[in-house]
Amino acid sequence: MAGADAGDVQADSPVVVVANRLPVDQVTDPDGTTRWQRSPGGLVTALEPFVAGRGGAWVGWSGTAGEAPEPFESGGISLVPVELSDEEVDRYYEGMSNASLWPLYHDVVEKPEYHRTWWDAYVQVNKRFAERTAEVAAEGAIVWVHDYQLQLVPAMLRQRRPDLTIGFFLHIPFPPYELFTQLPWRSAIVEGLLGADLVGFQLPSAAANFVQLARRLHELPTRGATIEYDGRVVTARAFPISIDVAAFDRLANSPEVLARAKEIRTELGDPEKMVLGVDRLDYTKGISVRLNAFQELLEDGAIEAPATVMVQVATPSRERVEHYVHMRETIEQQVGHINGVFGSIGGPAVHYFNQSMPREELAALYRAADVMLVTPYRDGMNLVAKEYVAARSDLGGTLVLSEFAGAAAEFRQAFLVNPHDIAGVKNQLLRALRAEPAEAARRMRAMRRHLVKHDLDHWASSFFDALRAQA
Ligand code: GDG
Repeated sequence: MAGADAGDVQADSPVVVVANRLPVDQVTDPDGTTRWQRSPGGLVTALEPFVAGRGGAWVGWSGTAGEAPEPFESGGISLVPVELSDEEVDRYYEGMSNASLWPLYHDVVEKPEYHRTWWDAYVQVNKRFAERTAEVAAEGAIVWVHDYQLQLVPAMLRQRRPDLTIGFFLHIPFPPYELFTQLPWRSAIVEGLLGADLVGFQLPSAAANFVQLARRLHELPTRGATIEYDGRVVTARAFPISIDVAAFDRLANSPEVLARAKEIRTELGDPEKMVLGVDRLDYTKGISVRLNAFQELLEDGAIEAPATVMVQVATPSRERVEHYVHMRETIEQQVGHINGVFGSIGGPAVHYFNQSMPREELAALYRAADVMLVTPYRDGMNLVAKEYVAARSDLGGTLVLSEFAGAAAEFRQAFLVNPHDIAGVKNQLLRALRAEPAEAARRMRAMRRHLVKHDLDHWASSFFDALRAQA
């Protein structure tokens, strides 16, 4: 099977990454020609050293529906595109992945919809990913499959290629038995994941949820982090993801970013305090929670605008999924209301941006902010919290962080909040705004000490080491 023909790409990759998206985006130049450009995301940076230059391959969707381009080379990695039709993008990606699994895995913050046609497309697309991977992986290769869109791939791949060592990492939370078992196709998903040798999660509690499911739903023998299945041992463990801390630290300390941070404060009208939120516009991120808390503090007179201002960057996301359209309207109304009541000419209380910003601008915002508000109802990790801490080598600024973000397990010195408890969020936001510089610095130093040791490279190497140990 290894060595099968796969277009231009050599069918002998010793390491294969499988993810919904390829790490490139198609861009069109002013003269109308198109080319592929490396995506700015962190995942590719983390995995590059393990994949690039060793004949490694990356299997994924190009981001555009219709015929897939031929495999091609980028930055030392063989990119192997998987085709998705328009209907599959609707059903597998926007439907099953983003309107069924995403809300179910995030504590049902929104009601998941279950449709058999979506599931059928999910099975079909997972099969295509597995087939493509089976074609390009060398004999005995290591394959690392990513995230909730591809949970059936491990078993489908093992069936085709029992010689492979297969790892899987889930970037989002994994729900407890009581929630997960809502899913009409629950057994198929668990069996899909059990095709892996190593199943990685952000938190130990998520790994424990999975082991419990295998035991209760499939009556499999389990012992600590391991499950016996089909004559093999499957390990489920936590590997908390991180960021390239050194790179972010460098970016945030570059003269351009530092100058821009100052300029942002001036453009905001030199407020005494600046509160910041940066998120994909997603209902799991609790953007309304922080707007509510900010609004009530203004109403209570505990803070005043424009002496205290809030900046919220809400990057457009999944704009074709219904829940997202509705949520965007709610948030924009809320911002309009706050500014209507508490703003002045040239001096809004909330500066809201529904646009994607360059990384440098984000770094400057992090550096300019006094308080970073990260208040998801549920979040696998939350890299924004980690980027903020990485950006603050000046030990300035405070972090208000939801207990329900994976990052809260590592950042115990943040001002932790329960996003469902509005009084608690207000309280912690006030404490964070009023923290003495020495206290803020003490908390930031402790978080940075942890972060520096647990960076993206640490995450990727620990996963690969654990996976190789299973080979
Ligand atoms: C999933 C899980 C887990 C945001 N706006 C802009 C922008 N961003 C960047 C941030 C950060 C990333 O996007 C968002 O990462 P998060 O971790 O916060 O959230 P998800 O996208 O939901 O990611 C999550 C993650 O996977 C990794 O495993 O932590 O829990 O849900 O890096 O900086 N970047 C730029 N412009 C923007 O406007 N350049």
